[in-house]
Amino acid sequence: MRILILGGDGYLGWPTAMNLTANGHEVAVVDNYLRRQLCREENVEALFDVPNLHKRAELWEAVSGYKIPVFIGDLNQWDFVEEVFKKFVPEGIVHYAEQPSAPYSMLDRRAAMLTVQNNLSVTANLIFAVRQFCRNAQIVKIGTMGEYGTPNIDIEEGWIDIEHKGKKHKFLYPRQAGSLYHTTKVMDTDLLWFYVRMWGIRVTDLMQGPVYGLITDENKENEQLFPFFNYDELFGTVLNRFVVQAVAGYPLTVYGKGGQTRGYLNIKDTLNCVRLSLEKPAKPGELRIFNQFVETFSVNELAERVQRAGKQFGLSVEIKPIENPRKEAEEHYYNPVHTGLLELGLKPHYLTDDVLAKMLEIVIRHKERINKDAIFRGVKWD
Ligand code: USQ
Repeated sequence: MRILILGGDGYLGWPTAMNLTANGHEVAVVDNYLRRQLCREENVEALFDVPNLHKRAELWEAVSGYKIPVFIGDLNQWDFVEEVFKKFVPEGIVHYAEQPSAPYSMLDRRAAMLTVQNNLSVTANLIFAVRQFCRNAQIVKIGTMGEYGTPNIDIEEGWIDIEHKGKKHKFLYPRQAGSLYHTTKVMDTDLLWFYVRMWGIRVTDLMQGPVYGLITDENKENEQLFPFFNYDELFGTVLNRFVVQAVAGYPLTVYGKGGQTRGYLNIKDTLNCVRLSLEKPAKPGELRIFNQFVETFSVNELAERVQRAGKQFGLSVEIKPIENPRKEAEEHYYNPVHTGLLELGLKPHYLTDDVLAKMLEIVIRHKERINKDAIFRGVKWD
């Protein structure tokens, strides 16, 4: 399948590109280096130096033989979108090209506007490009479990049947996001659903939980091919952060009571979920939604696991709950359905002590690169 990855430079974009080529697909990547630029502006570099996309594509070709064409440009600009879609007419598009951080979206007005404008306009441009250049292509869109928030009822997989005054109808499951970033993902879902109804486009919307890890079957611990590994408050997800904090001797930053529960997945599972969604596509006129995670943990449970795994390396890891800079429920019910991707064939990689040990081992090798000042900044939600 000819697959275009929007946001091919990101934490998930580049590993997805390698994984899809290794599984027989023809892949091109697009990016405008927005994440690199924001990290530089905010002085929060990833733990490893990540070569630019052209360089990564050369490195990957040298080790695997697979070529990945690279398009550098801004998908907010229609001229650029047209150029890319005319040159590489895709059968499938993976859409990661969004400002991906909740704390960044809550930083200030400028960051908020950038998040809203970028995320919505890239999604809209993509929809129009599909209509104009590849009408039958399928879109695989990365949404987030955070679209649902933490309601006091079970979270269904995207949809819910509602009975009202004796009549029934199926609706999108209610969304109530907990940050502006998450809210843009809700709006994306609405945009996609609207055009699925109007134009019959085919979409899979993946409601993903926080991802952790950096090793994939393709990078095989070749550090030049590693994804961005951010551990700062803005762009690092919680488990990656805790692993780096453990190595740095920085007390684990559990926010508030630490009962916040989310659905987690290893980066390897993200790649498999995206590939399975492409290989077993949605039908024309279908918005298919999967909840993309494999197991749930509270923040306290994650901290305890990292503390335990750290002992194997002689690290004495302190857990230090701090005032929560976010506005979120710290104790809540959480029971989301997540059977759809398993039914498509996903074989989960669970969070074991061995997985944590491997992450710790790699981070320990790069301990001198950790900038402790980047770990906590306290971006407040209110
Ligand atoms: N948390 C801490 N301490 C920290 C960092 C986070 O207690 O040092 C807590 C947060 O308050 C939150 C939970 O851990 O309750 C997860 O936080 P996170 O930063 O790992 O995840 P989040 O900001 O929600 O965003 C991440 C990705 C985003 C994705 C989302 C999935 O950055 O792109 O959409 O995970 S979900 O969380 O299910 O909405």
